[in-house]
Amino acid sequence: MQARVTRRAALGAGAAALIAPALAAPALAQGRPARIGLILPMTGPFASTGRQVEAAVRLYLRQRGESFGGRRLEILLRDDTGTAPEVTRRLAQELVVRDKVQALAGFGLTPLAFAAAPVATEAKLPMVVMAAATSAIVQRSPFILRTSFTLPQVTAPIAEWALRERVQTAATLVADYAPGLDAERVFKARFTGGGGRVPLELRTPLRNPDYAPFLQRVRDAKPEALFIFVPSGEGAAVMKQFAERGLAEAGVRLIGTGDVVDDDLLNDMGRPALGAVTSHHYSAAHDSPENKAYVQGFIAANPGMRPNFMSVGGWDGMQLIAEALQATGGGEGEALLAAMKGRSWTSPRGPITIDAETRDIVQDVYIRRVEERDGQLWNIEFDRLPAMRDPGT
Ligand code: VNL
Repeated sequence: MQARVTRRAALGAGAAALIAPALAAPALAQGRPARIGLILPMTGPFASTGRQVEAAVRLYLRQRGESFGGRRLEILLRDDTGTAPEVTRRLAQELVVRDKVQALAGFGLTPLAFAAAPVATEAKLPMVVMAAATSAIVQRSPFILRTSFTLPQVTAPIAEWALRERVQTAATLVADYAPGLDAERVFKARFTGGGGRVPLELRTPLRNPDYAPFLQRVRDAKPEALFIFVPSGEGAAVMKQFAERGLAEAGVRLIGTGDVVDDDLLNDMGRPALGAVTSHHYSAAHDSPENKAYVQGFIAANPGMRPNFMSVGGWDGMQLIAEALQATGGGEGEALLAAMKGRSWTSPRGPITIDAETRDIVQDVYIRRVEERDGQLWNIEFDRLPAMRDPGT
């Protein structure tokens, strides 16, 4: 051991880095940076998700410091363009094999999280899903933990709310891929289970959707409400057609998960968004000291941007990694994973826990209404379902 250390010192930093893997005994992990492979859609149709998560990750490191458990956190950001699972998988493999990361993180959309899951399993590295939200994701690898949300978790409460409001008929409109199918299934089960009727179920393409013909069909069917799930970034386009087809005038109430009234776009949606009622785990208007500090810090660091629910997934993902590094004194692999399970803290969104068994997030879900305050649009929370788990259906 003594000889090795001496040899390493004599070789100088560059050569030492080359032979570092051979010396990677756990005791030596301490001094080395902990590398996080952050895979996000930084370009393409879902670039806003990448931008939001990255902004929160950088804000976390700036505000909380860069070293945890004796190791400096190093972020290796990779753009997977958001639409090509094979690209996400290749990037994950490169980050593991070539860059020797200690954890994978990010994952803007479900198909991309699915694609990377086997890489985490094989490498035995924690994979922190910060954005994607299909229920089944955590089952794809025992190394996956989630700091975002699940579609069933935020869909069930709005179905129950509609029933309490005595809404009797609701059409559904969802993006035609895994999280949309989760939302459609759970909304229908809850709403019809409570005596409601779903006369029309529409699925819109994930790529280049034209919402006009779909919303025209809703207008013709005239349900009392329209339940919507579209991924973050799509809300403004849906809202525009909701207004242009005259659905509000026809008496159709807009309800949904919070994805459609995403804080990233909400202010630009204007009047048509007013009054939309959604359930979600985060609103930039959430009234807590933690959130006030978060929103203020985020806007100061990113002028012109308002943090949305994707950003808090990134913020809390960093908190999870930082706390686990701290708790293990810079641990790696399965030790790091074990330290991530069962953690609780107060997020800008409210109290959260990463369940030790399911590795999924347990969090408060809020019912909110779009209202104007001081000339801006906000999702104002008016009801809360504490400590919700993923309900499955
Ligand atoms: C997903 C779910 C993506 C909810 C989203 O926005 C979203 C997903 C990009 O799991 O693919 O708002």
